[in-house]
Amino acid sequence: NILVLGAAGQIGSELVPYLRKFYGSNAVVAAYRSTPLTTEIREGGPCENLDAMEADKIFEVVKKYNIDTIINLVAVLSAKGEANPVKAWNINMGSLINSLEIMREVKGAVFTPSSIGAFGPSTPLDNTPQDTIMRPTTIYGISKVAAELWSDYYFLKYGVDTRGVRYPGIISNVTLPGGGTTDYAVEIYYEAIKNKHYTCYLKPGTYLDMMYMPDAMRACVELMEADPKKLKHRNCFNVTAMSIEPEMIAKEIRKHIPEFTIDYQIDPVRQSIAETWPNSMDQTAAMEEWDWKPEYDLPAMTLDMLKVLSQKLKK
Ligand code: VAH
Repeated sequence: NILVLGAAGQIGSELVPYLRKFYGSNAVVAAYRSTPLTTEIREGGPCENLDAMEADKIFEVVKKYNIDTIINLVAVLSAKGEANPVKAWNINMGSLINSLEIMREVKGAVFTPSSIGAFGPSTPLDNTPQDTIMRPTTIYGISKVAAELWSDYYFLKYGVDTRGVRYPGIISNVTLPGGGTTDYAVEIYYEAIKNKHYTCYLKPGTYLDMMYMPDAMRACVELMEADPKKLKHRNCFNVTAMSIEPEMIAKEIRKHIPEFTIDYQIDPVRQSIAETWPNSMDQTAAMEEWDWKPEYDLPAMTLDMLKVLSQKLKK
């Protein structure tokens, strides 16, 4: 059975129902601390209120539900982490190390998302290689590189089946991201529906890798289901679906909302973070080792986002 830590977050809110469809409602336990779960998750299967920093509480839940896989989505994101680096490090690493240690005990598996945030300004930013220089300049990125190394270590030393992908910015329409640098790419769709206008905190021309949530969730399951003998990498597969910047999203939105306008009020903190991240990643390793292939491009994502949000925001 699967325990999802951080089930109330941007990814968890959609990944839990997705996993329950795939593995069965009672096979996926949603764990949350203070942010409430969505109704769909609360009513759709087992839930547990716990703090991912408390190893003994997690262990109790692992025993109670016979958990053999932890999907650890707990993280303080890039921009928020810069406001309190020590707290971000403690939370991001504490939840991971608890997950690794407990799955070592039960000889289980751990999926932890890494991120484009794991790269830094000395990394080649165009067609960023799978194996390259990793000197991130945010504590979020430092914690993600450390998470990749800890996860590799627990696989090599203890045989824990650790796997993970480097997610790009993820765009979704159920739960807003909190404190990320890529959040603009989510906000712009909400504002397009509500106000036909968006004031963007990143400069035009700031390219970042992005992915629609359906692709992000499928990447998690397809990697977890992949034949381990084919995996040369394990905890850090570059995966992406598009390399975009604010004007490209605005142009795509205008195909549906012609009067949509965008202007800019730059947030220097998030602009400086974004400029240290790749413009576009090379994802050959994921394609070769577990047949990864994205499905949503910018037009398809925009069509779906505006359709879902115009329903959701009507109420
Ligand atoms: C952030 N959305 O912006 C997260 C993610 C790749 C970006 O890590 O911090």
